[in-house]
Amino acid sequence: MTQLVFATGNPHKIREVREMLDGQFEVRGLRDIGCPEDLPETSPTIPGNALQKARYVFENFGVNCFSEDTGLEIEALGGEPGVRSARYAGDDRNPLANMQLVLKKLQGETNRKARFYTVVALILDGREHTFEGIAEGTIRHEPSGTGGFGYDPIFQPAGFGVTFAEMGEAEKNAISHRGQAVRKLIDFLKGLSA
Ligand code: ITT
Repeated sequence: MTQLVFATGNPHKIREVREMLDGQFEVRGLRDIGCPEDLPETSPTIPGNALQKARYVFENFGVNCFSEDTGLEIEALGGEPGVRSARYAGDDRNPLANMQLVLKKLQGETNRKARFYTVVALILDGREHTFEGIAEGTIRHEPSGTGGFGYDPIFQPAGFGVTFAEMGEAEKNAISHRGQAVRKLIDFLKGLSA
């Protein structure tokens, strides 16, 4: 089975993506190649950060790999937290504090529109490819659900009455930003071997 390194330090992302690639590609983590899990991400954009993480691993470890960067973009906050999603409330990357800060900033706000934006960056034999995914939705007034990770308990995808954190993993993957981008990645990889 073709092996691919997923250049991420986030175990939740690995779990979600393994669920999708299972049986088709063997997904290895950074630990498997002895790479530190805190990858550089200093770009001001989501695509820039995705490419930066993949390039770091390709250049330092010489393996084909993909990475992804995701941001929650809230319309009433001018696109915040966006590229700062992981560290919105501070450098300790606390998901609860991040959610609380979002809810505080949206107090009294009737426009709750938001979207998750993901870019997957693949480096294959030195060539770079990117794949996008977007999930539209709204921000709830309080968290609900225990599944998923990050901002999932406050994000309700459009057309559904539950948050991502109230969905099963396969159900979230079927419609999520990351699910869309990873399916494009899978189609691309399958096209190469066809
Ligand atoms: P890597 O950079 O190592 O991949 P990370 O956790 O730092 O892992 P990001 O830089 O992409 O990931 O940060 C995005 C943050 O946005 C992440 O920490 C979560 O808080 C949040 N996030 C990403 N995907 C999410 C999802 O599917 N559902 C809810 N929140 C998500």
